[in-house]
Amino acid sequence: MREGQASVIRREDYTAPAFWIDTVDLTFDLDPAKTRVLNKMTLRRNPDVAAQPLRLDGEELNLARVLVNGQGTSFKMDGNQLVLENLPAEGPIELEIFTTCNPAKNTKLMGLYVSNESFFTQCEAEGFRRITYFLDRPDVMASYSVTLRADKAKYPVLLSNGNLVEQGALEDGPNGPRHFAKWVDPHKKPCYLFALVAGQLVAREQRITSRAGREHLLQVYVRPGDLDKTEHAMNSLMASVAWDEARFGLSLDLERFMIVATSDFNMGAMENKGLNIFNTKYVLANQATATDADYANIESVVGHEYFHNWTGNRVTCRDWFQLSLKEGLTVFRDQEFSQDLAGDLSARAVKRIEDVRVLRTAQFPEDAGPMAHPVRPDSYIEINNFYTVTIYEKGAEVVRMTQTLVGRDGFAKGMARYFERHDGQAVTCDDFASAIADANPDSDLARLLPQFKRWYSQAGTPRVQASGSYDAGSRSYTLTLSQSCAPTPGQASKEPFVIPVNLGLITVDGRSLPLQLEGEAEAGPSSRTIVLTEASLTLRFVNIETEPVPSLLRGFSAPVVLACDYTDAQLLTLLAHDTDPFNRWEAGQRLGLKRALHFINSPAQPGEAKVLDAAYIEAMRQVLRHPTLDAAFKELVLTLPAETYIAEQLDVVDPQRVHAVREAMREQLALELLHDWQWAYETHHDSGGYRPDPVSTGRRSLTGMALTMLCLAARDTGDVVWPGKTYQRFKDAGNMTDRFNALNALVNSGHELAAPALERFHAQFKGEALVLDKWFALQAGTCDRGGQVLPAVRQLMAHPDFNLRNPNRARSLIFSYCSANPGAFHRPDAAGYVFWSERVMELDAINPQVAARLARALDRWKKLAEPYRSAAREAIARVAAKPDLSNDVREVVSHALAD
Ligand code: B3K
Ligand code: ZN
Repeated sequence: MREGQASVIRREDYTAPAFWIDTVDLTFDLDPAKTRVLNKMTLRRNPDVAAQPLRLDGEELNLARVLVNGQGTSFKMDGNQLVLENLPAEGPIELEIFTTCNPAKNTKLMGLYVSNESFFTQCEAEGFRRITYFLDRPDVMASYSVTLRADKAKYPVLLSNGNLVEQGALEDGPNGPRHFAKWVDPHKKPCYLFALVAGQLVAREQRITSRAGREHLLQVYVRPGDLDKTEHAMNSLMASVAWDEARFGLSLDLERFMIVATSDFNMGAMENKGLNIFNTKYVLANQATATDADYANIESVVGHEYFHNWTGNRVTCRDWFQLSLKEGLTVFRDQEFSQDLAGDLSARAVKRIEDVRVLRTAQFPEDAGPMAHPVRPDSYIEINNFYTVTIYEKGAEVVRMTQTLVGRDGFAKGMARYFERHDGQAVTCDDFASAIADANPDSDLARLLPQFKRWYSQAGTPRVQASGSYDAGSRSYTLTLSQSCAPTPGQASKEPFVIPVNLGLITVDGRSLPLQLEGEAEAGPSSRTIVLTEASLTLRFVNIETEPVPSLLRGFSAPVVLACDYTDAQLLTLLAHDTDPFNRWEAGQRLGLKRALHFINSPAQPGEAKVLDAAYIEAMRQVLRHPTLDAAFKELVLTLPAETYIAEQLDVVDPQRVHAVREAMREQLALELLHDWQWAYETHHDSGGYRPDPVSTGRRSLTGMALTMLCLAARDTGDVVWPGKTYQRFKDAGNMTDRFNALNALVNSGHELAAPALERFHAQFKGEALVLDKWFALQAGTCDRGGQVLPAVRQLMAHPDFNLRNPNRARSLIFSYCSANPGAFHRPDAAGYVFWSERVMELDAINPQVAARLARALDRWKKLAEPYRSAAREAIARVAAKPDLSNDVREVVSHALAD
């Protein structure tokens, strides 16, 4: 294997490091082709561990010199490790290591690399070893000082973690004047939080005073020319600082906090101490180039990385199996941040629905597929493959359940306890759960802690079956909840989970009933949380005046599949009256899903029979025309369940049939609500001057949906007015959201105006990389009518603006096709899978992390109907047969092929 022998790393094998590193003094002579790194460290033996040689990790480094306490020393190489066997038994050890590396050739974008003639680093999880030899593991925390030396003209800005303590001129080099900057980080940190940046950058700056009265300098660094796109990121950063102080009493612990944007980045952003490095996608925005979704993502990612400063950096992970300790918790925090900023109940619910949609369309399939793993995995081959929706999003749901079980104030107390105990330490998921429970000794969480922790150890999505019956004679309602969880790789059977089920009972005319369980003296509020801990639980509610409709799992109180045989009438009641907006939306989704599944399983063809009945259409009309519901919420209700979500409900999936049926549903909604869509457009299309607030964002999203539906309807009616209006709006729009929505409506309906619109869009934005990404993504993700998408994607690969080495561009074209367009990707002729296998192999030679993500696109191949199933297996086998695959891709494809 290319990276040496792929070995399985197991959580149970964890041992403390044999050495601690106390201080690290790094000096970089930055040169794209040959950067010199002098690493002076002080180490000492860990007295708790038996004496053993020092083994330092390194990768793609040229080693020039090793000195121990100033003297030359013997060393050996064992694979990628530098082994020092004769270190002094006692006292501090001064170790000096001199290496060089080649950042310009670093296409993996891990370690030190060059992007647009500037230097950037990415060290999490194991990139620091590509910069110097080190104990590259998160439980080794050291104090860093860093000196950067470089040509002044090409690299005027030199940044690293912490505080700038010195800067000045150096002797001229062959290319002219050189200079240096020295940075000292006052906080100890694991090496995965190290960062440096050098290049021609400019910054938006903001001085703030915290609640605690301390002054800080906030900076957002970008390339010259992009400063006009940094206001929103800076506002988001200021809001993040204020929120963490207000909600959790956590303040910024640095004089200076920097964000730097780069256009070549493997993921969204990175929380390096005091020097966050971001993908430009999550920094740059102005109304001309960014959509409402971009604005929301920037707010949440800026918040996420900032919140890591406490949850991740001050308290970090003992080992990478504990990744969700920081990621699940920090996602939970960024979700809460966005909800708190959104304000009212409806806007909060919109955010919650969006988050749950991600969980159900991405994490549930992961949990049911070959890469299923617990929130705290037991083993891995390549840790980069475990930055997953399970670790992040399901991990956040687990944290959310702890909050549900101890209450919001109890959770804040638990967080305080967590920092009291663990500030400055590298700890485990157990430590976190214990802190929350210990701070709330009388809570359900404290009572159930060992069982609750099964959420960390057991993979798979639990299924909760609910059934209820009303007895008019005794005026009681009996509700039975039972849970089960399907086997996942390596876990044949599961123990019951602790499942908080928030519920209420409503009458058919929409009243919420007070809840009184048998044995209780009086009725309580109309919503409460029941905790399911056994395989099955039966509840008896008394004094129930009339047969109720149960509203279960309100707010999606646990990451489970809730199976309940609701009648249409019950769902219509919930859709019209539930006080819980999440379940109101959910009722609409269930109505749509029922119809989709019924039709998919019937012999009918979409062209011959209608999928949707009058009652459903009428219910959707009521929502669309509703006098008080928010536009954003309406758009979510009117959006049909995603193809991937529908597919997850089926044992055997014919992706073309799923696509055809969902398209038929969309078309029917477009035609039968024609006047309502027109009304929605006319009444919402002016959202005022551009502001990315929830209300005007909602108006734009409903307007965009209306145009999509009107253009879709025009395909059948031959109408030319609405496509014409859409084109006009595309041309005249005052912001990217409206412009892009109009473009999408034309492209998605396959209208002949799509081609000129796409051409115009490209010409208008040819200098804007992030906008071009949208242009590629739209064409690769569009509705396939007759197999035109794949040839278009192949053609776009040859477009002068396409560049496989740039992860954003690769994702915008290739991932949009393979991972986000099932109707176009799953072709009966297998050409989509052939394309996928070619790209996985091609990308693997450049950037294994990105390749391994793409490799996940066929995770669920075993569920496919023939001929897709065999063709998919063949494509995966073709990738697996390639001899020099990276560990990253090999791990994914071998799991996929395993029995
Ligand atoms: N912690 C980083 C992710 C690093 C991924 C390394 N493969 C971003 C984040 O979650 O904030
Ligand atoms: Zn994170």
